[in-house]
This record gives sequence, C-alpha cells and structure tokens, in this order.
Amino acid sequence: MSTNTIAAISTGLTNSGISIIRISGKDSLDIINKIISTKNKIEPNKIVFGKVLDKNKNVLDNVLISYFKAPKSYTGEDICEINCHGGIEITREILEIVLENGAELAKPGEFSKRAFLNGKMDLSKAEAVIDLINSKTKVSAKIASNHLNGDISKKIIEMREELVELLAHISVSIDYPEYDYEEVKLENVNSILDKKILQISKLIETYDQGRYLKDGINVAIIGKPNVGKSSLLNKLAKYEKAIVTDIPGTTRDIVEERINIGNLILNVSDSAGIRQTEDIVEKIGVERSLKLFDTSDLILYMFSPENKLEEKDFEILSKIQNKGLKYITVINKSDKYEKSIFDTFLNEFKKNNINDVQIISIKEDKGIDELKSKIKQMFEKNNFDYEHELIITNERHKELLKKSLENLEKSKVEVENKMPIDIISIYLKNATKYLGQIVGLDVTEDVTKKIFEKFCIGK
Ligand SMILES: Nc1nc2c(ncn2[C@@H]2O[C@H](COP(=O)(O)OP(=O)(O)OP(=O)(O)O)[C@@H](O)[C@H]2O)c(=O)[nH]1
Ligand SMILES: [Mg+2]
Repeated sequence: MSTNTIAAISTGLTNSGISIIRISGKDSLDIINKIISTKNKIEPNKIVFGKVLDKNKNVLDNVLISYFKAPKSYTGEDICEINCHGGIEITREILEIVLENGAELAKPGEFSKRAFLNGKMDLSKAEAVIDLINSKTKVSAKIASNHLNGDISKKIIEMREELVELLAHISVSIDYPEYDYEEVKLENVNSILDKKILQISKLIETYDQGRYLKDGINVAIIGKPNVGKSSLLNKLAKYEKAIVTDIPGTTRDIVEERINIGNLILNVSDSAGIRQTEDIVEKIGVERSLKLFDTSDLILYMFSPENKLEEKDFEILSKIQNKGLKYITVINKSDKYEKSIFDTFLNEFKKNNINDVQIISIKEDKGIDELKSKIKQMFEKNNFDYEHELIITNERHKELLKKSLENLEKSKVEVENKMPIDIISIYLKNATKYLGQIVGLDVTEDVTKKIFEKFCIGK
C-alpha cells in the first residue's frame, strides 16, 4: 500500500470563484499545520478558516480547510482540502507550497486509485466516477450516477455469489463422491446456468445503446464531391465548422464535430468526396473517407442530382449493407432540381433494395428535421428506462461479461454431455473470475493502472 502523501489541484485550472487543493496520506494534517495559520484547531469533518503562509511567513491567501480523518474519507486515508480563491496563479502557488512541505504531486486518478485499493469503492464504481465527470448529456450523467451508486456492482456481485454457491455444491460432490447426488445436481446446475446465461446475455445486449449514450454515435458523411457533405455538417453543428465552396474536392482531410440531438451525441465526420482522382492529397483524403466505414455506426451517404447514380454507388452501398452498418441515403439540393429527378433517384434506390432515403435542401432547411428524427429512431430505444434499468456503458465490463458468458456456455455443453463435474467446475470458476473482475476482484495491477491513467489529475 502506498505510504507517500499526494496532492493536486482538484478543480479545473481556470479563473473561478474558488479552487480546491486536495492532499491525501498520513502527512496531510502535518503539512497543513506547517503552512496554515489559524486560530482554531483543525478537526475532522469541520471547516476551519485560515491563512496560507509562504516561506517568509507572508500571507498568500485566506482559505477554508477541511479535514477528513482516515478511514472516513474519499481515499480511505487522511485527507485535507484547501479551499482557496480560484485564480490560476494563487492556486498553483499554494500547491507548490504543499509540495515543498512534503507532499508529492498526485498522478492522474491517484486519489480514486487509492480509494479502490483501500476498499472505499469497487472498480466499477471508480470507473463510474470518471464517466460522471466526462458525461456530455443528462442521460449519460444519470447512467454514470446510477453506476456510481452501485447498480452494476450489486448485480454483478449477486450473480457472482450465485455462481460461487453453485461451485461450492459442486465441490462437495467432487470431494464426497460416495454421496450419489450427481444426477440431481446436474439438473440444478443446468437451471442455474440457464438463468445466468440469460441474465448476462441481456446485459451484454445493452452495451451498444450504452456506448451510444456515453461516447456518442460515430456518423460518417460520405458521397461524391460537391453534393453538400460539409454543408450538412455545418447545418447539424449550427455553425460554419467546415469550409464550403462550389469547387469539387474542397474537403481534403476529415473534419469532425460533436453534435447533440436530444439525448444523443453524434460524432460526425465529414470527409473528402469519393471520386477517382490524380491529386495525391485528395487521393489520401478519399482513402480516409472509405476507411471511415470501419469506425462508423451510421453512414450518411449523400447524393445530389448533379451526379447521376452509377454502378460504383451501388457497390459502395452494398458494401455498407454487407457490413451490417446502419445507413441513410440523403439526396440534397431539392431546392435546385425538379421533383421528377428525385423520383428517378427514389425508384433506382427502391430497385436496389435501398429504402432509407431522405430528400433534403440544406439551402432552404428542408428535410433536416426529418433526417434528425430518422437518426433518433434508429438509435434511441424508446422503451428503455434509463433511470431504472441497468445498462452497460463500459467496454471492459462488456468484454468480461462476454468471457464469463462463453465459460457458462461451455459448462452447459459439458453438463449436457454428462462430463465429470470437475470439468464443469473449471469453466464455472472462470465465469466467476471474469464477473469478479468487473468489480475489481482478481484484477492485475496492469489493469488497474490502465483504468486510473484515464482519470484527470486531482480525482
Ligand atoms: N442549391 C443548393 N446548393 C447547395 C446545397 N447544399 C450545398 N450546396 C452548395 O453545394 C456546393 C458544395 O457544397 P459542400 O458542402 O462544399 O460540398 P461537399 O460535398 O462537402 O464537397 P467536397 O468537400 O468538395 O467533397 C456549395 O456551393 C454549397 O453552397 C443545397 O441544399 N442547395
Ligand atoms: Mg466538403
């Protein structure tokens, strides 16, 4: 267990009303007593007024000090917090004095890591802390807050305990084979396995939705040059993010923008128009556009009547379909061309089994709301109760659930094949282990390190 005392600025480094410098470790109070002059004794769970003194005993700032005595603190260690005025410079100076008096600068996430190592919170809760800080919508904040309050932990621990119990029964029949209750046991094992397999599969199914809500939906706008891809990005973003000109090949690199529609976050990428080109820079851009397929959840494939539909378009569309990607074909510039031309497009699409089509005019703001509604319909699960139902948002959790599920399925096969019960128990042990890792049981130091590195400094 770490013994050094750490400190960091826990608030954002901008000018603000107040800033908080947090100190955690056994020397916290000593450090405070060295640098603060106060009339009142600093006692646990009380806020005390004081003055921070520099080396020459000059007053640097008037502050409030709070002290949380171990183990009743966020980290489980002694914590002191200095509430100072929120100027960047004064906050830095006070941190500097704290460091000069014996604290070490905390690494990103180190406070939360200590909280985990000291048993103050399990790993899934610690992960929820960072999710809550990074939440970008009301819904994702609510989900993170539910996770922080333990709804993942509770479910996982409950499922894990049932498996542990099952394993215990199985061990008895391995250790005392003279008791002939293997047949009965196998039936029991089977029904518990079925229940767990169903529960875990259901949880895994919530992950895509969870990821969309937490990290956003990756949307790629692709299409030929000049169809209005960048104009659409700007329209959705409500400002001129990307350069728009009437010169085909304007966009060379990928332009990205985060856009909120209701509770959904869209990470929209506008790309270079797809065409055969000799221009080397544009060529690289076109390759990147096609590569976007690999990381996209939704493709907006844009057309404009300036370009006729070609075999190549349907090739790309069938590539999208074969990959099982969600897509909407968007035909732009309805203000500029006759309706009959759009009807021809629609017919061609229909013939090729492409039914998700939206006609728009960016210039006249037509069809944009309908396009947004289509996206919402595709990605918002209307009957999902985010407030109360458990939803997985963390890739690590999903991967562990999958591994646990695989092992449960393997043990079920072995049960059905009437394999010896000790073979079954190997898979069951694995399934139990992977579930436990979600809440931080049996995790390696490497895993913990990776998780907390993603935190911000001061948390
Ligand atoms: N009439 C009309 N013109 C539009 C509309 N949307 C975009 N344009 C024009 O079409 C031209 C090309 O628009 P961009 O948004 O740059 O097209 P792009 O697909 O990003 O083009 P590249 O970056 O070259 O691939 C510009 O002159 C836009 O003003 C529309 O709805 N109606
Ligand atoms: Mg463009």
